[in-house]
Amino acid sequence: MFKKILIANRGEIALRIIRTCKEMGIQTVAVYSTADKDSLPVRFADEAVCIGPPSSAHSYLQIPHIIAAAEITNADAIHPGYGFLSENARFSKICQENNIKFIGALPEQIESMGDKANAKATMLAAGVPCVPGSEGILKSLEEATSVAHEIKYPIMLKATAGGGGKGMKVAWNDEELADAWESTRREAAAAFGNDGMYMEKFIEEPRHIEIQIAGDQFGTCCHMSERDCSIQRRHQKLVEETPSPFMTTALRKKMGAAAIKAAKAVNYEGVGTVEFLVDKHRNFYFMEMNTRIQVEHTITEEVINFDLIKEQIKIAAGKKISGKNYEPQMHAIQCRINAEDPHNNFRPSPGNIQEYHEPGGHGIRIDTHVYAGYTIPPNYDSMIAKLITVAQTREEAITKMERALSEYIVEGIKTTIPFHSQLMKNEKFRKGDFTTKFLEEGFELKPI
Ligand code: MV4
Repeated sequence: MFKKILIANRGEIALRIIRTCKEMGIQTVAVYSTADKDSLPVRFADEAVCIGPPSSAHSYLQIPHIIAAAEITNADAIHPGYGFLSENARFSKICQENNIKFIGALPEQIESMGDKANAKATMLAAGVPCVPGSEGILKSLEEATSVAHEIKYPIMLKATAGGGGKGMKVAWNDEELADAWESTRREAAAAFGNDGMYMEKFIEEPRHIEIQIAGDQFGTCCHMSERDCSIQRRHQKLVEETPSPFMTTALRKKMGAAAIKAAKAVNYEGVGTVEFLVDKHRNFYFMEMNTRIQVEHTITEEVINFDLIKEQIKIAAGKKISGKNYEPQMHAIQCRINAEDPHNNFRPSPGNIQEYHEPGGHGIRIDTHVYAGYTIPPNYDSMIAKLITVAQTREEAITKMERALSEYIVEGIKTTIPFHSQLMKNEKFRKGDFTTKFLEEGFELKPI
């Protein structure tokens, strides 16, 4: 087992990783920017190293600073958390070259899953269902038009280097395709330095359902229930839950098997997520594979009663897994509490938390790094806490969430708490009747 892990991240996930390391008897090193010098990860880690000024580009994304911190403290592994360097192939490679175990995917795996057209070709070859579309990169508008006629409009053009909703456009006819061809290519070239485009049939009103998987260094894989992440706004997830209200036992079996095929196709080692689009007929299609621990891993932990960070560390250290799949035993929901004003277009609202009171009681979990008196710096992601409820049924988990939100006091800044309170009361949400379009088309936030 590792003796000392450096956590190349900040906020709640840094704290989450430190907690598991303590329970495993592993020493921890926090790295921090000057904006985070008073943070809880710095206080609770065994050692802490400053790696730069507030801006992420000069601190949490500075590979040489992080490697130097690991060398100075003699850390034998680095946990990257999510975001920042967690899916950076170069960082994974540099860790390898410096004999530091990167707790995440191998450089080749990150690279091959990062190129979407390539990822899709790999999955198709492995027998994972994919959306009908072009075979790889389109060479010209003529070829694009011909593929569109074959699969029939509406279609979606996607940048192979895209992700997170950037570099994609829907077209309903030849004329729109011609416009989209030029504009998305230009956008992709500017945003990613890669203008490779591929095409898919546009799936209308899909659900976003992802499967948690784990694979060990010996080729054994398992699936660990799904997460429904359809409640998103501008590609930012706001609420996640497991099981999905749209799931059936038969569909879980099929999607779980497809996710394992996906993992085996890339010899996946570690914990990961296979994202699918699911249409109204319960057809499902591979979308992306994430080679990191995700923000929403918490709800999976609650329904299978399992520490995913501990598993991630053990697999990285060479542990064998049994290969047995996990079924959800409970229902869990997570609301992301962001320092944003939901009544003002979710505008970021950093600043000082003057008063802070957390809800508590049975079936409630809060993953956060904030406390009364803490000042949220303006430099990073606006998520300040994850509020998770766990209960026997979906209805009880929602009721518990309403109760928990009503007790959650955060003064001095605006948060997404009022948004979640209203969503939990929404009839369609309560019925589980929602798709990725729900927040844009089916939900209106009432004024305060
Ligand atoms: C799609 C799609 C419809 N049809 N692909 C958005 C993020 C990127 N990873 C893929 N995305 C989509 N791909 C086809 N062929 C609709 C989306 C999409 C979406 C997917 C999941 C969650 C929210 C979404 C919001 C808008 C569009």
